[in-house]
This record gives sequence, structure tokens and C-alpha cells, in this order.
Amino acid sequence: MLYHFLYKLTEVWFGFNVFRYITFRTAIATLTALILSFVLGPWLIRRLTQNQIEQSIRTDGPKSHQVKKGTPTMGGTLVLCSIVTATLLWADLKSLYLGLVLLVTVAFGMIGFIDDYLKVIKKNSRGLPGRYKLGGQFLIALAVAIILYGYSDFPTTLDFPFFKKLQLDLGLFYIPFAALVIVGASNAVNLTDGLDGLAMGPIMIAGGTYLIFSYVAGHTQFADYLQIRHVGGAGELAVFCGALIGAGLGFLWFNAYPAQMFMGDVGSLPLGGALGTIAVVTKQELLLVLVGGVFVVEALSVIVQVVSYQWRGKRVFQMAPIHHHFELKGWAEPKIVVRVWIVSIILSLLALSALKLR
Ligand code: 57M
Repeated sequence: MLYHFLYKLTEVWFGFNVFRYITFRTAIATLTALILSFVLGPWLIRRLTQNQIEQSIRTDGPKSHQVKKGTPTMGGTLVLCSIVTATLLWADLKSLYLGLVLLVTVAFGMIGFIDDYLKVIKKNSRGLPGRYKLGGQFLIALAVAIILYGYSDFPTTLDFPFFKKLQLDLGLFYIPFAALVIVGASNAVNLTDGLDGLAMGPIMIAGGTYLIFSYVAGHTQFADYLQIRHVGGAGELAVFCGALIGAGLGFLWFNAYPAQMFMGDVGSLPLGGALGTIAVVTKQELLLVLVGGVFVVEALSVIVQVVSYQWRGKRVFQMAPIHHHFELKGWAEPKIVVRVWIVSIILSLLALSALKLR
């Protein structure tokens, strides 16, 4: 909103022209979201504590988690408010792609909010039943995929990272595929969110990687030079990614070990969903497997554990998701978290090399 207003003022003074640039608006969106999270964080923690919006800890998990009992949760509301406010202020709201990413973020946030509300406030340990949670996510993701499919400029082909000539036209099947990417990313991030800072680090790293891909995909010359698919209007997603990084940094200040608050499903579901949608819109869907490799491994560890237990009656990991396995092996929580961040950075660098290696 401020972008539209300030940019118009170029007629009054040429200096306002700076608001035209996505790079500048990305930088101030990052700072805006960061400042909002920093300033509102302590207030939110106080309010959550006063209202006893606190995490209950399962007794069958690692014993070390019992000290976390009473930690305020639903801090994801802070992350969402910071991202949405910063994006609305600094992005070009005429962009359809940005609108779709915001839609998924807010709608998945509402699903997560209902789940947290039922668990934490209504003390219903199951929360929102899985079929409603997953069903709601699929409905929203399918709606987004159908809108993209109906948009004449949007290709239904799948590009393969590192292989510039390899393409697969999915046609109508692009709709369920895109929905699966969005819902899969959301749930994989949710599973990862089980140690202080464990999810937010890789979310920001993935956000930073897609910030670069959005900018390049939206820029005719850069996309042409790097021979990646040009997606007109995708550049505005860089502003969203900047806001995500700023809000994430602000949240991490309070979520760093020992955490003063958790994000809850109201944070993990929309952040994963947003990353999935950005991957779809920038036509870098398959690259998300690499960029979000940490989330993929966490989700796979659960699948392997459940399948192995059902078929062989034996567990592969001491406990799934895999971060619990490392905890039970005796690794300190901050060590697991920092090592996962390091792996995530390496994966993102590999993904960025796809810009040149093709
Ligand atoms: C998210 N939620 C955390 C917090 C966070 C199918 C099965 C694998 C599902 C899985 C599951 O429920 N995953 C959902 C995991 C929880 O954190 C809350 O949830 C939000 C995210 N949705 O924001 O509000 C706990 O995680 C810890 N935590 C931190 N710091 C953070 O910053 O320490 C979270 C954020 C918090 C806190 O302890 O209470 C969670 O783990 O519940 N289930 C599991 O992960 C369970 N695994 C399991 O049952 N494994 C089985 C089978 C089914 C694969 C096996 O290995 O045999 C474990 N989770 C827990 N205890 N808590 C095991 C037992």
C-alpha cells in the first residue's frame, strides 16, 4: 500500500523513484517485518503467558522435553502478522502470484490457528481432526492450482533442475501435482518443528534461496541470461520472501534455545504452505526437494518408521521424526539444530548452483 502511494510521489520528487525497485522494497520489507517481530515479541509472550496459552508436552517423547512444559505457543501469529503487514506495505498488490501466496499463507494460518485453539485453549488433545486439517489444506491448494491453470500465461510444464532441455508437460495433472507440492511442504515443515529453532532456520534459508529465484524468474534479462523460465510478475515474491526472513529472524530471537515461545501450527502450516506455493509459482517445484531437503528427510523418517513398524514390527529410528532419534542418541538440542541449519545452507547452495549448472 505504501509502495503504491510513495511511488506516485515520484511526480513530486524524483527520489521516490527508489520505491520502484524490487531490491529496495525487499530490503525494507525485511526490516519492517524484523522490527515488528522484535517490538511485538515480548508483548506477545506476556499475553500468551497471562492467558495460559502454553504448550503441553507429551510424556512419551524424549525426557529432555519435560522442562519445556508451560512454554507459550502460537507465536506463529506474530510471524504471520509481521509477514503479511510488511508485504502489504511494500509489495505491488496488483501481482496475481503474490495474491495467491498471501492467500495460502493466511488460509493455512487459519487452519493452524483452529488446530492450536482446540488443543491449547479448549484442551482437546487431538485438535482439529486430521481429515479436516488435510482436507482444508487440499481444498485451498487445489483452488490455487486451478487459478494458475486457468491463467493463460502460466505453463503446466515441469522443469528439471540441472537439465535445461528436460521438460514434462503435465497438462491437467499439473493441478493435483501443484496442490501436492503445497500441502506436502506445509506438513513436512510442521513435522520438523519439534526442537527450538529447528524449523525456522531452514525456513529462512529456503526463503532466501527462493527470494533469489523469484527475483531472477521475474526479471526478463536475468532469466534469459541464466536460461531459467521467465515468470512475469514473480519478482514481487522476493518482497514476500524478504518479509518472511525478517519475521523469521525476529521470531528466532525468542525461539532460540531455550525457547521463550513456540510457533504452533498457526506458524508451521502457513510457512511451509507459502514455501510450496512460491516453488510452484516460480516453476521451481522439483528444486524444493533440494532446497527443503531437511524437511523432506524429516517427513521421510516418519514414513519409513511407520511402514517398518507396521510391516516388520521393528523401528528403524529410536524415535521419529529423525531429530528425536539424534536427541535419544545423546546429541544436545542446540547441536542438532545448528547442524541441521548447516546442512540446510549446503543444500541451498547446491540449489543455487542450478542457476548456472545446466
Ligand atoms: C509437530 N510437534 C511437536 C509446537 C510447535 C505421525 C507423527 C510422526 C506426528 C508427529 C507430530 O505430531 N508432529 C507434529 C510436532 C511439539 O511442538 C508443537 O507443535 C508445533 C508444530 N506443529 O510449534 O507448538 C513439541 O515439539 C517440541 N518443540 C520444541 N521447540 C520448538 O520450537 O522443543 C517444538 C517447537 C513441543 C516441544 O516438545 O511440545 C511434537 O513433537 O509433538 N509426532 C511426533 O513427532 C511424535 N513422534 C512419534 O509419535 N513417533 C512414532 C511414530 C508415530 C513415527 C515413533 O517414532 O515410533 C513425537 N513427538 C512428541 N513426543 N512430542 C514423539 C513423542
